[in-house]
Amino acid sequence: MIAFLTGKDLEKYGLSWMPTLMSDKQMVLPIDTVKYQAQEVVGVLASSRYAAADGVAAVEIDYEPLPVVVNPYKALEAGSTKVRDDKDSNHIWHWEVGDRAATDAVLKNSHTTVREHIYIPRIHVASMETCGIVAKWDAINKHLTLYMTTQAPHAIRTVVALITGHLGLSEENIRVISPDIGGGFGGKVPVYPGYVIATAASVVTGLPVKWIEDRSENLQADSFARDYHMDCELGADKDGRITALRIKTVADHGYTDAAANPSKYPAGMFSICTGSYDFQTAFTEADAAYTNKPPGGVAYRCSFRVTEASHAIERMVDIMAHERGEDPADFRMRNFIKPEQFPYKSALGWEYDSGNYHVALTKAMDLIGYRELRKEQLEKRQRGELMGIGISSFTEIVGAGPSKDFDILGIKMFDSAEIRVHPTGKAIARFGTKSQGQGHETTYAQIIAEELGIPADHIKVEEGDTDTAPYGLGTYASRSTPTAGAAAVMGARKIREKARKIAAHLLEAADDDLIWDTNKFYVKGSPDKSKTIQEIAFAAYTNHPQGMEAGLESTFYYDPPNLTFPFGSYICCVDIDRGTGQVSIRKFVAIDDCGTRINPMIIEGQVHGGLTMAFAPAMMEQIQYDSDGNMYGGTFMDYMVPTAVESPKWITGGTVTPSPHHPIGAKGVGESPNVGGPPAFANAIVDAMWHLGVRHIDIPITADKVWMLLNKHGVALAE
Ligand code: MCN
Ligand code: CUM
Repeated sequence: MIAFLTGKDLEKYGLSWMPTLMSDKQMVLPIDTVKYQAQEVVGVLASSRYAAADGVAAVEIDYEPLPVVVNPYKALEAGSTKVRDDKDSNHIWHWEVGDRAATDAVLKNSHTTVREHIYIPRIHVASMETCGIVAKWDAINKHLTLYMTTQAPHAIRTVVALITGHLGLSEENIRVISPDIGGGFGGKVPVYPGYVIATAASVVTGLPVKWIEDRSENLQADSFARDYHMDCELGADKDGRITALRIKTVADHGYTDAAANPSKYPAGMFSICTGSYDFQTAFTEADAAYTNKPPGGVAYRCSFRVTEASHAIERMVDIMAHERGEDPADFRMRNFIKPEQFPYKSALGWEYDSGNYHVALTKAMDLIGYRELRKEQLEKRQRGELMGIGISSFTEIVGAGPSKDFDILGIKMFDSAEIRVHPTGKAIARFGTKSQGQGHETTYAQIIAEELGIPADHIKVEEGDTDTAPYGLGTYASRSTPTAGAAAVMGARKIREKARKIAAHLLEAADDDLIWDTNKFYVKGSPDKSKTIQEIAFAAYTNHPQGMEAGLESTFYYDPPNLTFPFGSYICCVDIDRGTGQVSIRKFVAIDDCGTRINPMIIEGQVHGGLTMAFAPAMMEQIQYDSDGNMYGGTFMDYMVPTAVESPKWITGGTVTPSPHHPIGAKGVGESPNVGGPPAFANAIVDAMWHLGVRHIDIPITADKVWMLLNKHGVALAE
């Protein structure tokens, strides 16, 4: 054992609390009260994992039970137990967008209205590897190196510099390295106490210090996603045209707002909740509450609360279609934003760049054989069998910036690429984003290869080292392709323009007389007079024009003019066993549109993984607490992550509607499948049971929930 570190020790350095990304604050180590079960209480430093475990076992803490508040509605009531002594109440913020009065009026006068309370419980990403860090303080050079599992290395470096400045640490002496981190999925965006404790311990002891979570610590104490309680109301006229939407949300944030949203958007991009439909009128508001639970964030492949928004609208549209006795596909087709309406200004303020929703849904319906399945469903129903079909036609919103509206802790959201072409025509490219398994090494190289004609396997892609990579905001919210991917294009084009000048010099021609073709410039009218990019690269270091800077490289910071709006149509077909309540996914078809596709195989991989991460919270995953704030479970015995055995087979396809503002028309895709996926499952299961009187089931839709409903409606088979 080397040392014990307490909140009191950290207080001396002003580090017992730290800022969260939403400008709230979070305990690093407590001094006399803890806020939730499983909160970190003391740091034990030892020279081996075993000694550290013994040290932990030797720690004795006298806990005195205090009143807690676990339910966010209760937390918001006057006189409720206060979670935070430093705050006046448990109400964190109120946020609203849209026209409240007009929405109320339109809903009141609508021919049909449907209402539903929809809850999306807490879930946890459970990436392959947990979070960890090796902090190494070099006292002689006053230099700090942090090898850590972060999706946003540069932002971390700046934050460390800002909060430790008073201790003499300076940004040029801080190096953050994020190597292969074993998956991120949003869970590795926040800063956790373990990182800070390890760093402080290294500074105090002068030794390199490693912290790595075990699985239970990861499940119980890291940032959680969702926990949105939504009251939704949707109206339609007598012809089945949507009139207005209202959603009122209570957001459970645990004891601190540690969400990783852009500052201006406390509920993230939730106002995309009008989805793929042409609304004239809408209003949404949210109130966030403190409760005695771990920090609630947005971390689960979410695009900043878009999963919640998409679940709400896709469930509501389905309920409306059923209420009207109409086929949900027909109802959607009538109400989709039409292709000629793009760029489309939504009632809640977004400008959708491009879309073609009818085509995507038609393609999905053809692929699954929708009309035949409906026929089969009717026949089965007559035999007393339960079969359901669910559609989700979602719209995503990804690619933050634009920096005029988007920042994290004041740092503007743009992204970067730095490309260097070496004399022999090979290249290295570095980015401000950080792949966690999305394959940036492959796709960024492909983008540059396409623009410069250098073979992709001659291009080395690097990310995640703040000493070498250009400044960027990291990888989350499917922003890499819309931002850093665009920077790669623009940077490569800058290089091509310089290459043109060098080629003109070599070919003794005017710049304007040169034509670019795949990987070379040739002289207009004489295609045999040409210089390849490799010849040009060599000349950039050996024979460049007098007066021109040597070298062939560029740095580009790309600030997107708008977000990108990928979309898709998913259809799920289920059978339900009346004996057990077991739902089997018979078929699942996913049509995704992410604009221009850079690498279809990587997109397919993203979609397969994402659909599995949609299936998980729809059918299995959930973090629950009892009324005293005790977490049920906290291990993989209780938190049900699907394996290959449970996961359905995915049938995927796509359409291509390029983004008009991205330099190659690409939109993000990394989160589309799990943003759009969950309501497809829920809609299918409710569809199977609507005729029994079932209107809505909150996810996860487990067999016991289904069986209870079957039993309630008198159709469960009992042996
Ligand atoms: N791509 C493409 N053509 C497009 C769009 C994307 O070929 N039109 C490729 C990209 O070049 C990239 C990949 O698809 O290689 C994903 O790109 P993008 O949609 O831009 O998303 P990001 O790279 O920003 O990844 C973030 C996204 C998020 S936010 C989560 S959460 C998530 C996800 O990616 N976490 C993942 N997918 C993950 N996949 C793995 N293996 N591990 C994670 O932690
Ligand atoms: Cu919100 S999970 Mo991803 O944006 O890292």
